[in-house]
Amino acid sequence: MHWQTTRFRIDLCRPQVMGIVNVTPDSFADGGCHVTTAAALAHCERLVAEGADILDIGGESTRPGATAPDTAQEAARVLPVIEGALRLGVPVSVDTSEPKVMRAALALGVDIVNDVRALRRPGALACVAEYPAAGVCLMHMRGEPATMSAQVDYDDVVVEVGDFLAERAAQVMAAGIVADRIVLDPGIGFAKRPEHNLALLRRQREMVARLSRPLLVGWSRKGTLGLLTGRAVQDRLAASVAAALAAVHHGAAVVRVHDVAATVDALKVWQAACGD
Ligand code: HH2
Repeated sequence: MHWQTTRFRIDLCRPQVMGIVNVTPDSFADGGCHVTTAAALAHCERLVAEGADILDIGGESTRPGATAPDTAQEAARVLPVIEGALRLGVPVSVDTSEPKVMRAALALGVDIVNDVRALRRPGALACVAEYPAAGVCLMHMRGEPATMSAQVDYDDVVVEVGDFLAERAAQVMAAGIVADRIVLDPGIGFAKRPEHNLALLRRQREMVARLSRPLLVGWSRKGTLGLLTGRAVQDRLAASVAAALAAVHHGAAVVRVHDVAATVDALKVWQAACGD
């Protein structure tokens, strides 16, 4: 299995670590830590030195209740960082739902578009389809971050999220995006209660078996881990590493994390103990 992206054909035989770079004042875990271009680029360099396989650069906080920045503001946050990150020798992903930001990032040569709205904003799908090599991550969410906490009724969350991802992948492929460019994500914490997030982890194998594309999963520092451990967001390192390992153990191909060094070490041990 591999993931085709603009400059890199990512081999998914080994679990991949996607390092999070939030160029935002308000992200739930690291808002304000790297808001300037220089600080964000220094963070990119640090994550690469720590062993990140992919950098994911975002300018919009999608935490529950967040309101989206305007497009010009989002573009101004991420584009200079992407430009610099493209020189660091690893695949660079832009975490955005906004077609204008996607287009500008793709024009710079970004490798992956990671969209928590699964390319459902008008113009987003067409924009990615214009770049025949770029990778894409399609995530499950209901509604918008501002409203999603009220849209959490599921009969069977694993089946329903799987249905959504299968359908969305089919729609995206019908628009001309070939399968090996696509990775799917159940959207931990997006329009889900803690029990839904845990069902998606415990029964993740069902989803992996059902979907024909690899899974990317983001548990890092999220609320369900706070609930399980009683820890504040800045104290969820051990919980996040445990969740990343569990996700990989249940078949995830890529884990999206804030704490790259610890996750990379843990995965090395997991690989030696449990990997192929
Ligand atoms: N989670 C967040 C943002 N983007 N993308 C994917 N594919 N999967 C995720 O689980 C995911 C995501 C939220 O985390 P973070 O970026 O740390 O926070 P914020 O949205 O507040 O910036």
